[in-house]
Amino acid sequence: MSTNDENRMHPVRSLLSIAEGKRNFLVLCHNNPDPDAIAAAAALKFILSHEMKSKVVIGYGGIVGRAENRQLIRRSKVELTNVKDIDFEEYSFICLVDSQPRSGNNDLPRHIIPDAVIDHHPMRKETRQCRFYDIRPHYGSSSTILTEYLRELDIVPERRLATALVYGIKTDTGWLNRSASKADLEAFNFLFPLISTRTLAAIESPPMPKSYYIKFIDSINNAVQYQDVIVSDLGKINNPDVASEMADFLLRMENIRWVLTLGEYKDELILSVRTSRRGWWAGKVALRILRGIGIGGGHEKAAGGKLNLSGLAPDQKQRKLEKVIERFLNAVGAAGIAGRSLVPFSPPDSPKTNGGSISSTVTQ
Ligand SMILES: [Mn+2]
Repeated sequence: MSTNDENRMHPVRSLLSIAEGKRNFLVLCHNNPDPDAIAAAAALKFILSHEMKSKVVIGYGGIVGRAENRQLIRRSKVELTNVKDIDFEEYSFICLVDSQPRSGNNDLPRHIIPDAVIDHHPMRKETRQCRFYDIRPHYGSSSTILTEYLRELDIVPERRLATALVYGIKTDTGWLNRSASKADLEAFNFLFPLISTRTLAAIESPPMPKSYYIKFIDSINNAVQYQDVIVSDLGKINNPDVASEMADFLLRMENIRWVLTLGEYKDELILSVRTSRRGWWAGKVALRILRGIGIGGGHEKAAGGKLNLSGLAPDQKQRKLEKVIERFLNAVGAAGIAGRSLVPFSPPDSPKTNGGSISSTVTQ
Protein backbone atom coordinates (compact mmCIF):
# COMPACT_ATOMS: atom_id res chain seq x y z
CA MET A 1 0.00 0.00 0.00
CA SER A 2 1.30 3.42 -0.86
CA THR A 3 -0.43 5.93 1.38
CA ASN A 4 0.53 8.88 3.51
CA ASP A 5 2.09 7.42 6.64
CA GLU A 6 -0.71 8.35 9.03
CA ASN A 7 -3.26 6.86 6.65
CA ARG A 8 -1.66 3.49 6.41
CA MET A 9 -3.48 1.71 9.20
CA HIS A 10 -7.00 3.05 8.83
CA PRO A 11 -7.25 4.75 5.47
CA VAL A 12 -10.96 5.43 5.51
CA ARG A 13 -10.80 6.95 9.01
CA SER A 14 -8.02 9.28 7.84
CA LEU A 15 -10.07 10.18 4.79
CA LEU A 16 -13.09 11.01 6.93
CA SER A 17 -11.02 13.01 9.39
CA ILE A 18 -9.71 15.32 6.67
CA ALA A 19 -13.20 15.57 5.18
CA GLU A 20 -14.55 16.73 8.54
CA GLY A 21 -16.27 20.11 8.36
CA LYS A 22 -16.36 20.19 4.56
CA ARG A 23 -19.72 20.60 2.92
CA ASN A 24 -19.86 20.05 -0.81
CA PHE A 25 -18.16 16.90 -1.99
CA LEU A 26 -17.17 16.00 -5.51
CA VAL A 27 -16.10 12.47 -6.41
CA LEU A 28 -14.50 12.56 -9.83
CA CYS A 29 -14.04 9.48 -12.05
CA HIS A 30 -11.71 9.17 -15.01
CA ASN A 31 -13.01 10.07 -18.44
CA ASN A 32 -15.29 7.60 -20.20
CA PRO A 33 -15.74 5.86 -16.85
CA ASP A 34 -15.63 2.09 -16.72
CA PRO A 35 -17.60 -0.07 -14.26
CA ASP A 36 -14.80 -0.04 -11.68
CA ALA A 37 -14.68 3.76 -11.64
CA ILE A 38 -18.48 4.01 -11.50
CA ALA A 39 -18.88 1.47 -8.70
CA ALA A 40 -15.98 2.82 -6.63
CA ALA A 41 -17.36 6.37 -6.98
CA ALA A 42 -20.83 5.17 -5.95
CA ALA A 43 -19.37 3.49 -2.85
CA LEU A 44 -17.37 6.58 -1.93
CA LYS A 45 -20.46 8.74 -2.39
CA PHE A 46 -22.35 6.43 -0.08
CA ILE A 47 -19.63 6.60 2.57
CA LEU A 48 -19.27 10.38 2.41
CA SER A 49 -22.99 11.12 2.42
CA HIS A 50 -23.59 8.58 5.18
CA GLU A 51 -20.73 9.73 7.44
CA MET A 52 -20.61 13.45 6.60
CA LYS A 53 -24.34 13.98 6.11
CA SER A 54 -23.49 16.13 3.14
CA LYS A 55 -24.26 16.46 -0.53
CA VAL A 56 -21.98 14.38 -2.76
CA VAL A 57 -21.85 14.68 -6.54
CA ILE A 58 -20.17 12.12 -8.81
CA GLY A 59 -18.57 13.71 -11.84
CA TYR A 60 -17.04 12.32 -15.01
CA GLY A 61 -15.60 13.57 -18.27
CA GLY A 62 -16.14 12.15 -21.74
CA ILE A 63 -19.05 9.82 -22.25
CA VAL A 64 -20.36 6.53 -20.90
CA GLY A 65 -19.93 4.48 -24.03
CA ARG A 66 -20.51 0.78 -23.50
CA ALA A 67 -24.10 -0.39 -23.30
CA GLU A 68 -23.13 -2.46 -20.23
CA ASN A 69 -21.89 0.64 -18.43
CA ARG A 70 -25.05 2.58 -19.20
CA GLN A 71 -27.05 -0.37 -17.94
CA LEU A 72 -24.93 -0.46 -14.77
CA ILE A 73 -25.76 3.20 -14.11
CA ARG A 74 -29.45 2.64 -14.80
CA ARG A 75 -29.82 -0.54 -12.75
CA SER A 76 -27.65 0.62 -9.84
CA LYS A 77 -29.30 4.04 -9.85
CA VAL A 78 -25.93 5.81 -9.73
CA GLU A 79 -26.30 9.49 -10.53
CA LEU A 80 -23.45 10.86 -12.64
CA THR A 81 -22.91 14.47 -13.67
CA ASN A 82 -20.84 15.40 -16.70
CA VAL A 83 -17.99 17.83 -16.00
CA LYS A 84 -19.50 20.31 -18.43
CA ASP A 85 -22.23 20.84 -15.81
CA ILE A 86 -19.76 21.03 -12.91
CA ASP A 87 -18.27 24.18 -11.42
CA PHE A 88 -15.20 22.87 -9.60
CA GLU A 89 -15.02 25.99 -7.43
CA GLU A 90 -18.32 25.04 -5.79
CA TYR A 91 -16.77 22.07 -4.01
CA SER A 92 -14.81 22.24 -0.80
CA PHE A 93 -13.64 18.62 -1.09
CA ILE A 94 -12.64 16.87 -4.30
CA CYS A 95 -11.72 13.22 -4.48
CA LEU A 96 -10.36 11.46 -7.56
CA VAL A 97 -11.28 7.81 -7.92
CA ASP A 98 -9.68 5.19 -10.21
CA SER A 99 -7.51 7.99 -11.61
CA GLN A 100 -4.74 10.34 -10.46
CA PRO A 101 -3.92 14.02 -10.87
CA ARG A 102 -2.45 14.95 -14.24
CA SER A 103 -2.64 11.41 -15.53
CA GLY A 104 -4.36 12.80 -18.61
CA ASN A 105 -7.43 10.63 -18.20
CA ASN A 106 -9.56 12.96 -16.08
CA ASP A 107 -10.97 16.44 -16.56
CA LEU A 108 -9.85 17.92 -13.26
CA PRO A 109 -8.53 21.42 -14.08
CA ARG A 110 -4.72 21.45 -13.87
CA HIS A 111 -4.59 24.11 -11.15
CA ILE A 112 -6.70 22.07 -8.71
CA ILE A 113 -4.97 19.66 -6.35
CA PRO A 114 -7.60 17.18 -5.22
CA ASP A 115 -8.03 16.61 -1.51
CA ALA A 116 -8.01 12.85 -1.86
CA VAL A 117 -7.01 10.25 -4.46
CA ILE A 118 -8.01 6.58 -4.41
CA ASP A 119 -6.65 4.43 -7.20
CA HIS A 120 -5.01 1.17 -8.20
CA HIS A 121 -2.93 2.43 -11.11
CA PRO A 122 0.81 2.95 -10.60
CA MET A 123 1.64 5.84 -8.26
CA ARG A 124 2.24 9.23 -9.90
CA LYS A 125 4.43 11.85 -8.28
CA GLU A 126 1.69 14.52 -8.54
CA THR A 127 -0.47 12.40 -6.23
CA ARG A 128 1.98 12.90 -3.33
CA GLN A 129 0.91 16.55 -3.07
CA CYS A 130 -2.59 15.52 -2.02
CA ARG A 131 -3.59 15.49 1.62
CA PHE A 132 -4.91 11.97 1.35
CA TYR A 133 -3.98 9.30 -1.11
CA ASP A 134 -4.48 5.57 -1.13
CA ILE A 135 -2.80 4.04 -4.16
CA ARG A 136 -2.63 0.28 -4.42
CA PRO A 137 -1.20 -0.83 -7.76
CA HIS A 138 -1.18 -4.47 -6.67
CA TYR A 139 -4.98 -4.43 -6.37
CA GLY A 140 -7.10 -5.46 -9.33
CA SER A 141 -9.70 -2.77 -8.84
CA SER A 142 -10.58 0.45 -7.03
CA SER A 143 -13.87 -1.23 -6.09
CA THR A 144 -11.83 -3.56 -3.87
CA ILE A 145 -10.32 -0.60 -1.98
CA LEU A 146 -13.79 0.89 -1.47
CA THR A 147 -15.19 -2.46 -0.33
CA GLU A 148 -12.48 -2.52 2.33
CA TYR A 149 -13.51 1.00 3.41
CA LEU A 150 -17.12 -0.15 3.80
CA ARG A 151 -15.98 -3.11 5.86
CA GLU A 152 -13.73 -0.94 8.01
CA LEU A 153 -16.77 1.19 8.81
CA ASP A 154 -18.97 -1.86 9.43
CA ILE A 155 -21.26 -0.81 6.61
CA VAL A 156 -23.02 -3.67 4.83
CA PRO A 157 -23.70 -2.30 1.35
CA GLU A 158 -27.24 -2.57 0.11
CA ARG A 159 -27.98 -4.81 -2.83
CA ARG A 160 -27.58 -2.32 -5.66
CA LEU A 161 -24.23 -1.01 -4.42
CA ALA A 162 -22.91 -4.53 -3.73
CA THR A 163 -23.94 -5.58 -7.25
CA ALA A 164 -22.18 -2.57 -8.79
CA LEU A 165 -19.00 -3.28 -6.80
CA VAL A 166 -18.97 -6.93 -7.85
CA TYR A 167 -19.37 -5.85 -11.46
CA GLY A 168 -16.54 -3.32 -11.00
CA ILE A 169 -14.20 -6.00 -9.63
CA LYS A 170 -15.33 -8.46 -12.27
CA THR A 171 -14.66 -6.20 -15.26
CA ASP A 172 -11.29 -4.89 -14.07
CA THR A 173 -10.02 -8.36 -13.18
CA GLY A 174 -11.81 -10.55 -15.74
CA TRP A 175 -13.54 -12.60 -13.05
CA LEU A 176 -10.48 -12.36 -10.78
CA ASN A 177 -8.22 -13.75 -13.47
CA ARG A 178 -6.44 -10.56 -14.58
CA SER A 179 -4.20 -8.52 -12.24
CA ALA A 180 -6.22 -9.75 -9.26
CA SER A 181 -4.85 -10.06 -5.74
CA LYS A 182 -6.00 -11.90 -2.63
CA ALA A 183 -7.68 -8.65 -1.53
CA ASP A 184 -9.85 -8.66 -4.67
CA LEU A 185 -10.93 -12.22 -3.99
CA GLU A 186 -11.73 -11.36 -0.37
CA ALA A 187 -13.78 -8.31 -1.37
CA PHE A 188 -15.59 -10.37 -3.99
CA ASN A 189 -16.41 -13.12 -1.50
CA PHE A 190 -17.72 -10.58 0.99
CA LEU A 191 -19.93 -8.88 -1.60
CA PHE A 192 -21.23 -11.81 -3.59
CA PRO A 193 -23.87 -13.02 -1.08
CA LEU A 194 -25.24 -9.45 -0.99
CA ILE A 195 -25.85 -8.95 -4.71
CA SER A 196 -28.80 -9.42 -7.00
CA THR A 197 -27.70 -11.98 -9.59
CA ARG A 198 -30.66 -10.96 -11.74
CA THR A 199 -29.48 -7.36 -11.84
CA LEU A 200 -25.91 -8.51 -12.53
CA ALA A 201 -27.13 -10.58 -15.47
CA ALA A 202 -29.14 -7.63 -16.79
CA ILE A 203 -26.06 -5.38 -16.57
CA GLU A 204 -23.92 -7.92 -18.40
CA SER A 205 -26.23 -8.43 -21.34
CA PRO A 206 -28.03 -5.23 -22.24
CA PRO A 207 -29.64 -4.70 -25.65
CA MET A 208 -26.83 -3.73 -28.04
CA PRO A 209 -27.11 -0.97 -30.64
CA LYS A 210 -26.86 -1.91 -34.31
CA SER A 211 -23.66 0.15 -34.63
CA TYR A 212 -21.97 -2.30 -32.25
CA TYR A 213 -22.44 -5.18 -34.70
CA ILE A 214 -21.38 -3.12 -37.66
CA LYS A 215 -18.10 -2.22 -35.95
CA PHE A 216 -17.19 -5.92 -35.81
CA ILE A 217 -17.02 -5.89 -39.61
CA ASP A 218 -14.37 -3.17 -39.57
CA SER A 219 -12.47 -4.70 -36.70
CA ILE A 220 -12.17 -8.01 -38.59
CA ASN A 221 -11.76 -6.65 -42.13
CA ASN A 222 -9.04 -4.22 -41.06
CA ALA A 223 -7.16 -6.63 -38.81
CA VAL A 224 -3.59 -7.41 -39.79
CA GLN A 225 -1.90 -10.39 -38.21
CA TYR A 226 1.81 -10.58 -37.41
CA GLN A 227 2.14 -14.15 -36.13
CA ASP A 228 0.69 -13.95 -32.58
CA VAL A 229 -0.04 -10.22 -32.84
CA ILE A 230 -3.09 -8.48 -34.31
CA VAL A 231 -3.38 -4.80 -35.16
CA SER A 232 -6.73 -3.41 -36.24
CA ASP A 233 -7.44 0.13 -37.36
CA LEU A 234 -11.14 0.68 -36.69
CA GLY A 235 -11.36 3.99 -38.52
CA LYS A 236 -13.82 6.45 -37.02
CA ILE A 237 -15.57 5.21 -33.88
CA ASN A 238 -18.71 6.63 -32.31
CA ASN A 239 -17.56 6.18 -28.74
CA PRO A 240 -14.07 5.71 -27.29
CA ASP A 241 -14.93 2.40 -25.60
CA VAL A 242 -15.26 0.70 -28.99
CA ALA A 243 -11.46 0.37 -29.19
CA SER A 244 -11.27 -1.68 -25.98
CA GLU A 245 -14.37 -3.70 -26.82
CA MET A 246 -12.89 -4.77 -30.14
CA ALA A 247 -9.46 -5.41 -28.58
CA ASP A 248 -11.04 -7.76 -26.03
CA PHE A 249 -12.92 -9.49 -28.83
CA LEU A 250 -9.82 -10.01 -31.01
CA LEU A 251 -7.63 -11.18 -28.11
CA ARG A 252 -9.87 -14.20 -27.70
CA MET A 253 -8.63 -15.61 -31.01
CA GLU A 254 -6.56 -18.75 -30.55
CA ASN A 255 -2.77 -18.31 -30.67
CA ILE A 256 -3.06 -14.53 -30.37
CA ARG A 257 -1.09 -13.01 -27.52
CA TRP A 258 -1.16 -9.30 -28.39
CA VAL A 259 -3.76 -6.95 -29.81
CA LEU A 260 -3.65 -3.27 -30.67
CA THR A 261 -6.80 -1.50 -31.84
CA LEU A 262 -6.94 2.12 -32.96
CA GLY A 263 -9.93 4.33 -33.58
CA GLU A 264 -10.51 7.97 -34.34
CA TYR A 265 -12.90 9.63 -31.92
CA LYS A 266 -13.51 13.36 -32.25
CA ASP A 267 -10.03 14.88 -32.53
CA GLU A 268 -8.18 12.01 -30.95
CA LEU A 269 -6.70 8.68 -31.89
CA ILE A 270 -7.81 6.25 -29.21
CA LEU A 271 -5.81 3.07 -28.79
CA SER A 272 -6.26 -0.05 -26.80
CA VAL A 273 -3.63 -2.68 -25.98
CA ARG A 274 -4.41 -6.18 -24.79
CA THR A 275 -2.22 -9.14 -24.01
CA SER A 276 -2.57 -12.58 -22.52
CA ARG A 277 1.00 -12.30 -21.20
CA ARG A 278 1.51 -11.80 -17.50
CA GLY A 279 3.81 -9.24 -15.93
CA TRP A 280 2.50 -5.73 -16.53
CA TRP A 281 3.33 -5.81 -20.20
CA ALA A 282 0.25 -4.07 -21.55
CA GLY A 283 0.78 -0.95 -19.42
CA LYS A 284 4.49 -0.79 -20.29
CA VAL A 285 3.82 -1.19 -23.99
CA ALA A 286 1.14 1.53 -23.97
CA LEU A 287 3.55 3.93 -22.26
CA ARG A 288 6.32 3.07 -24.68
CA ILE A 289 4.30 3.53 -27.84
CA LEU A 290 2.87 6.86 -26.68
CA ARG A 291 6.08 8.33 -25.26
CA GLY A 292 6.36 11.95 -26.40
CA ILE A 293 3.32 11.78 -28.67
CA GLY A 294 0.36 11.00 -26.44
CA ILE A 295 -0.79 9.82 -23.05
CA GLY A 296 -1.66 6.40 -21.84
CA GLY A 297 -1.12 3.68 -19.31
CA GLY A 298 -2.84 0.74 -17.81
CA HIS A 299 -2.60 -2.58 -16.13
CA GLU A 300 -0.95 -5.94 -16.52
CA LYS A 301 -2.97 -7.20 -19.46
CA ALA A 302 -5.07 -4.23 -20.51
CA ALA A 303 -4.01 -0.70 -21.31
CA GLY A 304 -4.89 2.21 -23.50
CA GLY A 305 -4.16 5.75 -24.44
CA LYS A 306 -4.78 8.51 -26.88
CA LEU A 307 -3.06 11.11 -28.95
CA ASN A 308 -4.24 14.40 -30.30
CA LEU A 309 -5.08 14.66 -33.99
CA SER A 310 -6.60 18.12 -34.07
CA GLY A 311 -5.53 20.25 -36.97
CA LEU A 312 -3.83 17.39 -38.79
CA ALA A 313 -4.36 16.68 -42.47
CA PRO A 314 -5.43 13.14 -43.41
CA ASP A 315 -1.90 12.16 -44.52
CA GLN A 316 -0.44 13.51 -41.25
CA LYS A 317 -3.01 11.49 -39.30
CA GLN A 318 -2.04 8.45 -41.30
CA ARG A 319 1.64 8.97 -40.46
CA LYS A 320 0.84 9.22 -36.74
CA LEU A 321 -1.15 6.04 -36.93
CA GLU A 322 1.68 4.26 -38.73
CA LYS A 323 4.16 5.49 -36.14
CA VAL A 324 2.03 4.07 -33.32
CA ILE A 325 1.72 0.74 -35.10
CA GLU A 326 5.47 0.61 -35.80
CA ARG A 327 6.30 1.36 -32.17
CA PHE A 328 3.83 -1.25 -31.01
CA LEU A 329 5.27 -3.94 -33.26
CA ASN A 330 8.76 -3.05 -32.01
CA ALA A 331 7.65 -3.15 -28.38
CA VAL A 332 6.08 -6.60 -28.68
CA GLY A 333 8.93 -8.09 -30.70
CA ALA A 334 7.03 -8.30 -33.98
CA ALA A 335 9.12 -5.80 -35.97
CA GLY A 336 10.16 -7.22 -39.31
CA ILE A 337 7.39 -9.81 -39.44
CA ALA A 338 5.32 -9.43 -42.59
CA GLY A 339 1.73 -8.63 -41.68
CA ARG A 340 -1.09 -10.50 -43.37
CA SER A 341 -4.67 -9.47 -43.56
CA LEU A 342 -6.66 -11.51 -41.07
CA VAL A 343 -9.40 -12.12 -43.63
CA PRO A 344 -7.80 -14.18 -46.41
CA PHE A 345 -10.19 -12.90 -49.07
CA SER A 346 -11.73 -9.52 -49.85
CA PRO A 347 -15.44 -9.15 -49.20
CA PRO A 348 -17.25 -9.80 -52.52
CA ASP A 349 -18.55 -6.26 -52.98
CA SER A 350 -15.51 -4.32 -51.84
CA PRO A 351 -13.98 -2.18 -54.57
CA LYS A 352 -10.39 -3.15 -55.35
CA THR A 353 -9.25 0.15 -56.74
CA ASN A 354 -10.42 3.67 -56.61
CA GLY A 355 -9.33 5.85 -59.52
CA GLY A 356 -6.02 4.06 -59.77
CA SER A 357 -5.17 4.33 -56.09
CA ILE A 358 -5.58 1.49 -53.66
CA SER A 359 -8.77 1.94 -51.71
CA SER A 360 -8.85 1.66 -47.98
CA THR A 361 -10.87 -1.08 -46.37
CA VAL A 362 -11.91 1.40 -43.70
CA THR A 363 -15.63 1.76 -44.20
CA GLN A 364 -17.32 4.71 -42.58
MN1 LIG B 1 -9.99 0.41 -12.20
